[in-house]
Amino acid sequence: MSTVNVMAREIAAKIVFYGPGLSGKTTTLKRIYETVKPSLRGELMTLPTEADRTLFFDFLPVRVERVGDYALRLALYTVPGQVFYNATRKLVLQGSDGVVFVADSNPGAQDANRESMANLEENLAEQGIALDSFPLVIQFNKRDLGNAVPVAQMRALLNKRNVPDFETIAMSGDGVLDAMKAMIRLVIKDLRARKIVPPSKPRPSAPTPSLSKDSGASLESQVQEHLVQAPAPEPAAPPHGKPALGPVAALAPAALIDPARVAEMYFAQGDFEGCVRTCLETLQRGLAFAGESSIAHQSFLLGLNGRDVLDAYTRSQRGASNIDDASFALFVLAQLFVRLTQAGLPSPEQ
Ligand SMILES: Nc1nc2c(ncn2[C@@H]2O[C@H](COP(=O)(O)OP(=O)(O)OP(=O)(O)O)[C@@H](O)[C@H]2O)c(=O)[nH]1
Ligand SMILES: [Mg+2]
Repeated sequence: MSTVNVMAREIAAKIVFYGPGLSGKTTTLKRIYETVKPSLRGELMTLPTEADRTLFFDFLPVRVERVGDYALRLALYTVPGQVFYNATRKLVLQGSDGVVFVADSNPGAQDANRESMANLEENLAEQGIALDSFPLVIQFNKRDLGNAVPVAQMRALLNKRNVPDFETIAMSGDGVLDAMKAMIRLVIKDLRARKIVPPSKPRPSAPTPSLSKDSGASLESQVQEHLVQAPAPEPAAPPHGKPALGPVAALAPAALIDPARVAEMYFAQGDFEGCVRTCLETLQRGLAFAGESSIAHQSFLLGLNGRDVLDAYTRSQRGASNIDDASFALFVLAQLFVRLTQAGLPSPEQ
């Protein structure tokens, strides 16, 4: 769910890479990570099993500078494609602003593609969202395969809505940024339609740092162009009168939504120390739902990655937290929220 921080003049949007197992979602995110200038990205966090399959999700924060007079922050997530991880997919999907569907061009993967698209539609519908009116782009991935299914055939199977689609090779990065740019344009259009994006004033003299390798058509200059050309929107108003949740707060159990929101607010304001401090306090409160014992034991009981929890603490103790530390602390907090939900904690009486 997008958040707008008027004080910090920032918009944050959540984009999810969806699709069947092994279609190339994590690979796509890695290519985006490599393409974005280091100063504009956070740490790429992946959480694979030993076989490199995504267990919870991968996460990459990216900053697109200068969208009108606002900064755009993107939180990019991948879901685990394997069929039995649907509970995690639903959680990751919560509060998303757009989906990039990564389809596999392998002939043997067409049933899985179709089922995954149906699964996306179903999971969004459960959240009261119709896929027909939701920002969606499709990557037909693995186009390098000698026996890749013809695009027309994949389009007939997966793109009845006629959304923007792209032939991609995530392995080499071909087409990946084009799909991403289309996604960002759709998300911004949608935020404008929902009157979430506040008015923007073009600043002709503002620098336009490059996100993509081809400096002529950088990601943010295209985004900026889109914003400048669009009609001036109404003043910002949260959708449906409710304050918007960020990507981590959207995963939080009710009791921890507020502190998670505060942590995200600190992050958006660039107060990374405040963000890390709040994340660790929230982590401690969340771990306590597993019963009174050591942090290590609580983490073990919840099935949390102990090394990540330890890293979050070690990083906070080093002091002078930076954007990577803050992103990591938010990531660990998101892991905790997913685990708490899976464990059914806190129970209603807590
Ligand atoms: N030939 C080819 N292989 C690819 C391409 N993209 C990804 N792969 C390979 O496909 C396999 C799965 O890629 P991942 O990115 O891990 O797939 P995923 O969609 O994240 O899979 P899950 O996390 O299990 O849902 C890996 O061996 C990749 O190297 C591509 O464009 N072409
Ligand atoms: Mg993956």
